[in-house]
Amino acid sequence: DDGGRGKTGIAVKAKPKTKRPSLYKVLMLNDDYTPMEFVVYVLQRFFNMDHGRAVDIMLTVHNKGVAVVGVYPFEIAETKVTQVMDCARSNQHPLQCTMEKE
Ligand code: NFA
Repeated sequence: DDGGRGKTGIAVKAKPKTKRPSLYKVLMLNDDYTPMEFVVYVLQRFFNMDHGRAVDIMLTVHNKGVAVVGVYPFEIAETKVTQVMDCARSNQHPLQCTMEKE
């Protein structure tokens, strides 16, 4: 062991390579049947948006077809998608939510 001096003989501090977790975008997709107020409710409940922001994002999905509703590490993004899909299914709405690597 060279004690962190390498081949130069100069002492250098070891720099632990920390990996930041990859982030995933959670996307919400438009459809013709899910009521606007249900989408607003979902955005407030699962994505911690206030009512004004939830209306704004809902209208973006409605007008553009899709919008990013949050960015999270994999496990959290996966949980959000499951929560939204379960809630939509329970209420018999076709609302779709997916995730993709940022
Ligand atoms: N397009 C739906 C409607 O007109 C509303 C909606 C918005 C659905 C965003 C899904 C996502 N009732």
